[in-house]
Amino acid sequence: MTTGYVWHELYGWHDTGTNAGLLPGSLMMQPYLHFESPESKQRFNSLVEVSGLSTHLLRIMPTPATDEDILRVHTPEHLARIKADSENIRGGDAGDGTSPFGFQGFHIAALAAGGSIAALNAVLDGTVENSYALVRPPGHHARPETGMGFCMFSNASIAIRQAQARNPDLRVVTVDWDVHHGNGTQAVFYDDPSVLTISLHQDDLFPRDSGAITERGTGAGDGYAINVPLPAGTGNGGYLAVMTEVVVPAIRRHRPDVIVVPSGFDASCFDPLGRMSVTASGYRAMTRVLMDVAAEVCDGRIMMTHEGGYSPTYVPLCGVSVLSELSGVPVDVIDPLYAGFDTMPEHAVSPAQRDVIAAVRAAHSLTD
Ligand code: 9RB
Ligand code: ZN
Repeated sequence: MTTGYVWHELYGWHDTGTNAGLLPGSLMMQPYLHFESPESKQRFNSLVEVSGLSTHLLRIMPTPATDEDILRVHTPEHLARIKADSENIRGGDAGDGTSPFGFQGFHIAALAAGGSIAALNAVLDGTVENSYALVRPPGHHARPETGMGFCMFSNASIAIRQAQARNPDLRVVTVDWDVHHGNGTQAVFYDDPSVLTISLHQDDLFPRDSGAITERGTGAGDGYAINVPLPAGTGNGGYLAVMTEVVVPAIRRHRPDVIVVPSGFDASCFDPLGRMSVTASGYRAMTRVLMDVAAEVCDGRIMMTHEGGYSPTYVPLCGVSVLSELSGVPVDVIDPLYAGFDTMPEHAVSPAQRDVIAAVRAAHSLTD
């Protein structure tokens, strides 16, 4: 079993500027880093190296997504505006005022989409069994006509559409476990029954009023968007229950050729932007569940593409845990230091979490 791994030094150079989280630096707030800074992701890559894991992975070098690739998902106006603002020495913003990028930032965003493409193609052509694209900027909030939520282009969607350009029969399930709603990926495929989008997220976190159970696709795509809005505080038990009681039966029913995971680690217990409690071993266990169902329905084919996750010290542990599980390479950088967090009471499945799972199963007639 080989695992592909995408990282490019330029992903660490995507410049979100001097901010104070989401605020501009001002006389009221000392300038610091934007939440979406290189820290968590660059340190994830560093741990992949220093843990020795990288020697067991197949390193895949990305090339930039072409205009043709980007235009399969985005409007010409969005692409043209990002390109134009990218030539501004002061950079620009992807659309909502919270998604800054630096001078020549278009090229890094195209390289991020290209990283997702390369990771997906390596799985589909059999070069690797599964893969992880550790990219910046992230993609799952970007809609066809605009970027938002720190995202410039919809990396996962661009990868899926270019694969479908070569194989129109390709069926895909996306399983977005970032703590925020995968609204952009959902929007791209909302009327398309070939791609089932599933998002697990904290209820009504970001974007606001997005990701309710009642958002389920439209037209021919009705039923092909599944949303699981979980209450704040959900831990490993709740997430694993969603995986086995919603995600696995939905994947069995859709019978995809590949599973694509927009993978954020901002549902972790240490994340500053989420209020969930997933631990590194929780992410490992969720990966295992996906690998088992992938082995059953699609020869193990899984591609993960990185999204959010803002704890500089815990994202690397979550990421290495997922890569360790994907590759079958044991990595012992985590236990016993953090083992105590796996036995906290919030990992029990609460009645409120049970109610959400039951409501999603009923809305989508998931019976097995
Ligand atoms: C606020 C706004 C945001 C934007 C993005 C995130 C996280 C994204 C992520 C969180 C909060 C806007 C506070 C727009 O990690 N995705 O995976 N907040 N954005 N307006 N206002 C007032
Ligand atoms: Zn997120």
